[in-house]
Amino acid sequence: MEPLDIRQVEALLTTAYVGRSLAYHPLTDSTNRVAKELAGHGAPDGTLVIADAQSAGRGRLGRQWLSPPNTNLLMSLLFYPPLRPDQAQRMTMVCALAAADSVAQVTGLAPQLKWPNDLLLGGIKVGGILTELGLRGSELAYTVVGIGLNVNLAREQLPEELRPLATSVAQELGRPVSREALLAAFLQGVEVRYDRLKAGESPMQEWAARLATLGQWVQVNEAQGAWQAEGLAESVDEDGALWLRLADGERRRILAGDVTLRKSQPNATK
Ligand code: BT5
Repeated sequence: MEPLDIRQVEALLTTAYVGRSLAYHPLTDSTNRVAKELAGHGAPDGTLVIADAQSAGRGRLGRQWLSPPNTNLLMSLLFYPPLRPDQAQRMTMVCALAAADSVAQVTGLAPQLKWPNDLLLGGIKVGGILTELGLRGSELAYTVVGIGLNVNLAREQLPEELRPLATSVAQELGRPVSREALLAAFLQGVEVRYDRLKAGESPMQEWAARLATLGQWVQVNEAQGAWQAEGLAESVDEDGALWLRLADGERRRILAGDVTLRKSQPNATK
């Protein structure tokens, strides 16, 4: 696999500012860490950090993100959105929608989203998002949205235990895909939605409509591992929280956690 062709990306790019400030690394520890460091140096809104390999790619809750070199998209976008900290998940929504659309646009495949931060193809994880916040006092100073998208990965390149849980765009399509074209389409989609957000529009309705999770009977493990339950994934709200209807009828709001779709849906939602 060839390294990312940054010149080609720049030639394809149609954005005004998203991705125009671009830091490419053949190898770094984590693009999210680099983007946070750049935030401290006043890097512009929409700065893109992109790597062909990461030595310490991060998932949520201390988990790892794995990717063979020169194969996938590993990137972080730095934003200074006009949002409160509790609204910062809207940037996750913006990027998740743009990522799903870029895959659809370039390949014709139809990715779905899974609460809170997964991209799925054929029901299997093809990408994940890790959003991190920087605070100034009680205000949101910046948001870093890290995206790992499996583009040309063959499942055999992952450790055995991950193979049943992961797929890639190429795997689903049956042929390799231009990472440069996907990236340019993604950045364009981000800019359109970020501009709308800055104009006061929330991406929540569009995000909710794309969530495979809603209307499903799911098992939820809350982020701190303190709570686990099954219920109907009823809705999401403007902050990206999931509202779960438990078997006894109680509603719970879950801000962060992991969701597993249950095959059987007990008839006990009322
Ligand atoms: C995520 O976490 O899905 C967020 C992943 C974000 C990665 C990007 S890469 C660029 C940027 N820089 C970073 O350092 N991170 C971001 P989570 O929901 O916690 O899922 C992590 C879990 O997904 C792992 O524990 C594995 O089970 C699984 N996993 C790891 N690598 C994978 C891959 N390539 N494809 C599918 N699943 C994977």
